[in-house]
Amino acid sequence: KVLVIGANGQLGSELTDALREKWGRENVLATDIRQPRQLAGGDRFELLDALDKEGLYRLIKQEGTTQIYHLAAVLSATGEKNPHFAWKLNMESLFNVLEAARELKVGKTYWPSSIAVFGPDTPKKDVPQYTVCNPTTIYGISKLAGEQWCEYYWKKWGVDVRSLRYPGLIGYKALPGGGTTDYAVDIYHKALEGEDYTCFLAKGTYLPMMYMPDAIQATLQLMDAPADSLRIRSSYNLGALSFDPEEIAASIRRHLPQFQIRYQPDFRQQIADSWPDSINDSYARQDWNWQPAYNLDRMTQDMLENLRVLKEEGHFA
Ligand code: VAH
Repeated sequence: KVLVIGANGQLGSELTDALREKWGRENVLATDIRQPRQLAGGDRFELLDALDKEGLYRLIKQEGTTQIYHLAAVLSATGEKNPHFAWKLNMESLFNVLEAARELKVGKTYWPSSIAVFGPDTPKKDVPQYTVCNPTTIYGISKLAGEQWCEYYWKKWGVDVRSLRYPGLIGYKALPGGGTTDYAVDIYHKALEGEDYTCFLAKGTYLPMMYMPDAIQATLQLMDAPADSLRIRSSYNLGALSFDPEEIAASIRRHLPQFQIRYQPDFRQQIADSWPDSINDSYARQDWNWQPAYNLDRMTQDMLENLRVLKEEGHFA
């Protein structure tokens, strides 16, 4: 029995579908703070505020939950506009989940971290699993603190909580919500509308990125791995792609030759500049056979194909 918290988000909307596929619709309970726009027949959903500890315990007891995926968070850019709330939501919801896993003996727990745990003095290229982490966003600070709490619950109480430091995730099922890397999602929507794209990051801003199908695959592989095969209980580095706005624009132009990009960096440039360009994920490759499947051009082809269909169906209207 799987419980997903934050199931309507950019990651949640895709991971929940994959979990229904893997475990059966009837065994996955999706929750979020508001009703989803669409719910396919047989999909189960309940309202749950990630800060509502009593509600969480009630659902776990009534469901007999054996796995929790806690995906609710305030991301980097939004977090900088409201840092105290971002800390409260990101940390208190994690404490609720870790305590529930400990007290109600939930088998496995998943909680995403991010390359946002790295800071300006982290090496920029091929960032190792163990390195300097001085994040400059509240989002990054909360993810770094959360990683340490996950490791603590594992070491002190044997709570089997697992985590991945996702790069910027790019997917087509949900509109992005307040991330610094989300220019790489917006750009595809604008290109398909035949519009030029005004990018809020400057040319030459390289960031670690990953296509959503790769992120989903990595998550399922990590959660299926034997507990004693995992050397990392804070959060695994995870890498796939690294590109700047100019390179993704060129990749799009191979399909839509008229597409143009212009640059108008805003406050998110400072956040992006504090993050590295590329990640070393050798621990993930060795411990649970991680291997990304998408390069930039394959991602662009797949994104444009799927977005075209969804737009025709009025998915984002
Ligand atoms: C953000 N998409 O931009 C998220 C992610 C690596 C970045 O954590 O905040």
